[in-house]
Amino acid sequence: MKVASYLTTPIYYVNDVPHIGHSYCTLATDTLARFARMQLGNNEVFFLTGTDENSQKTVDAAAKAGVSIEVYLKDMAARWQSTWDTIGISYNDFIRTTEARHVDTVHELFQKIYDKGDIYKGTYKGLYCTGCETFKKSSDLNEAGRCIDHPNQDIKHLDETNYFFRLSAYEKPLLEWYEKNPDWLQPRSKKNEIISFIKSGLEDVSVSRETAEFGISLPMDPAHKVYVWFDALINYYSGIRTPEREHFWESAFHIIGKDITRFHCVIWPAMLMAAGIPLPKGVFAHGFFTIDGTKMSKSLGNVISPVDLSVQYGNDALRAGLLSSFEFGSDGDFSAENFAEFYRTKLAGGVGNLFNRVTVLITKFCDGQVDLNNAGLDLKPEFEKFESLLEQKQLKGAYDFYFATVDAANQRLNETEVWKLAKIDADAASKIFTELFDYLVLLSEMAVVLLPESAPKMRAMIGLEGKVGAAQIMFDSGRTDK
Ligand code: ME8
Repeated sequence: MKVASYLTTPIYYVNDVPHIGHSYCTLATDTLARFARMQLGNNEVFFLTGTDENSQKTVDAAAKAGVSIEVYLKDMAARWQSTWDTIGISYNDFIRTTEARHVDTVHELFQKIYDKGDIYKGTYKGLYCTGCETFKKSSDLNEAGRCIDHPNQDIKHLDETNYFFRLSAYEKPLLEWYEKNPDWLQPRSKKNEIISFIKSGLEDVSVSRETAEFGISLPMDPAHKVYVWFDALINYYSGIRTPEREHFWESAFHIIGKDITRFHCVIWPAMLMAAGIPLPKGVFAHGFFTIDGTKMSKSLGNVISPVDLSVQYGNDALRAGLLSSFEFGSDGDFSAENFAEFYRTKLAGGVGNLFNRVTVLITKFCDGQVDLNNAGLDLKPEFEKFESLLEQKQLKGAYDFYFATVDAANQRLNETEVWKLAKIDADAASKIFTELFDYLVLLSEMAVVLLPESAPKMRAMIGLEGKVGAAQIMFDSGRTDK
């Protein structure tokens, strides 16, 4: 069997520009994709991201901007894609849900499920929040009768003919699936939540909108549009429908935020079961973070742009700072102050300083040549530890381990006072230099995944066959103490 890895991020709504919450999810997926490439090779990894465009939010935002929907979408999709390019995301493809390849796949799946009898026509009478693009029950609303997440938007009262997906029929198959595949949804706490939700009883869900102004028309009834979530989830399948990509499907793994777990872990697997398509290999739902203890929101003015952080500190700082702030899978907090401190101590003062000191000392005392005949350090177990942390998707753990390794190397340097030793015992110093060099090699290897823009600079400083190369500027861009 061919080994492969297909990783996806959610496709983001285009009515907003990317903020560091979206970047967190995309950077986490990027890290796992880079790790998969390290283990399986570039050709066996496929990383998909993109934009969710067939939404009422699009119509409203284009009207507000005073441009046509097409112009608005083109501009916004380009902004999302260029943000990912700017911050160094290694996606293999960027999918837009207005593309023909996606529309065709949605039509195909919708028709398949309809033909099977699991989509039927009915009437939907109830509430709808455009902010969430979700049908609501009155028990989902706050005391003022508004959506908890979008209290500034009016709840719509719908009374329209809709097509329904027979989700209720999948209660048992879903529970059996979770029983047989206990690790399919991680972390475990999220899985327990989903299982209780399924056990509380599943109702059929509306999967079309009669009054939607924009979206994908139903193949059997073009006056109706496919409900945006039913359409959006299918992107993961649309993205690999070419002969050279098809084999990736069985290794599909979705990284999502916890806010969209029910869509991905109840509706999506049921849709796939109904369409007769094998389920993806798994889903990981990460937590949400606040900014200085407060929810990130435009009205509070605390939204942070990933591009601003990247311009000030560099891309590696952005990814390391975000991914090491709190456990992947838990909620957390991010503060600009802690980030600046992290940059100063762990990156500039830790990694950058270690590479500089060690290579400068080797240049000064050994004419730049490390003696590779010395025994050195066996750091293979350290590398295995790093691999095992990433296999378990412990992203913060992997960064913590990286910085602990930097500390261990710095400690070896300081304890041995090799710059003094070199003047009195060249042989003893030579052995220490080899050990320190081994640490740099290990750090540069782990950096391919964790600090990918610095990794080539580290390799350039390490040089070839023990002959160290020229100094490189690392973690110097955002320093306030320059
Ligand atoms: O939900 N902390 O798109 P979206 C961590 N289009 N992650 C955050 C975050 C925060 N404060 N804020 C946002 C949609 N996110 C749908 C998805 S997929 C078929 C369709 C991240 O633009 C988190 O990963 O609202 C969340 O799931 C995603 O942004 C939602 O992005």
